[in-house]
Amino acid sequence: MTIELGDTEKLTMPSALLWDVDGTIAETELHGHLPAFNRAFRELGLPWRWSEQEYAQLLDITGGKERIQLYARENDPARIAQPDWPQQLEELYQLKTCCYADTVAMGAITLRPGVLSLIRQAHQAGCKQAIVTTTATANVAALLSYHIGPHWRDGFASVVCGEDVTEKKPHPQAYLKALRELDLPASACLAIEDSPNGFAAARGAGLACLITRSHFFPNDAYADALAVCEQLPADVSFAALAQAFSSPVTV
Ligand code: XBP
Ligand code: MG
Repeated sequence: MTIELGDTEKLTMPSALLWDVDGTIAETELHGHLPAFNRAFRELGLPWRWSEQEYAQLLDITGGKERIQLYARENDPARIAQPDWPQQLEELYQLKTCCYADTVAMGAITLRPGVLSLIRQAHQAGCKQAIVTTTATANVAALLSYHIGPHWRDGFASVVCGEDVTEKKPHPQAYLKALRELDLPASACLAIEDSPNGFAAARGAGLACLITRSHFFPNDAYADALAVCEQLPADVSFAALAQAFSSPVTV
C-alpha cells in the first residue's frame, strides 16, 4: 500500500499490523497473569506462590498451562504423579483464566501508551489488523472488550490465540496462520512484540518487527528488529510508523 506524500515522495504503508497482546498491548504479565496464577494456586489450596523474579524465568515458556506443567514437574513431582493431575491442571488453568478476567473487570490493567491511538489511526488509514498471541482467547476478549468495547473483534481481520495453534511462540505458526487469514504476504506487514519468544515467532514468519520493551523483558537484544523502543510515543503517528517501515534505518 502506497501513500503519495508529494510529487516525488511515496510511503509504503504496512498493509497490516499484527499485534502481540501480553506485554505489548498492556503489561498483562505483571498486572494480570502473575496475580491470577497466584490467586488460583491459593484458592485451590496449592502451596505454590510465584515471585516476580521466578515468573521472569518462567516466561521462557509460553502458554500458562505449559508453564504450570513445567513448574510442577520441577517443584512438585509427587503431585503430577497423581492420576487426576490432568484434571487438576485443567481446573487450575480455568480458574486462573477467571481470575484474570476479574482483574481486567476491576480496571487493574490499562493499555500501554499509544496503543489505542495506533489501533485507531491504522484502522482509519485502511490498514488491516490482527491479534497474534499465545494467551487464551477468553483473556484477549476480556481485555479488549473492556478497553475497546463489545464490538472489539470487528476491528481485527484475524485473531489467533493459544487454542488456535499446536505450537506456541517462538514457533511462527500463530503468525503464519494470521497471515493466511489476512491474505497478505509477510513482506507487506508489521508485527509489534515485546519479548524474545514473540520476536522469534514474528521473524520466523518473515515479518518485520517493532519491539516495545516490557516489564519482564527490559534488556534483551533484538538483532534486525525494525526498531526497539521502551514504549510507543503517547502521540504515536501511523505515518511515522509507515515512514520507518518504508526505510528501516532507525533502531
Ligand atoms: C503470552 C503467553 C501466555 C501468558 C499467559 O506470550 O505466553 O502464556 O503468559 O496466558 P506472548 P495463558 O505475549 O508471546 O503471546 O495463561 O492464557 O497462557
Ligand atoms: Mg508478549
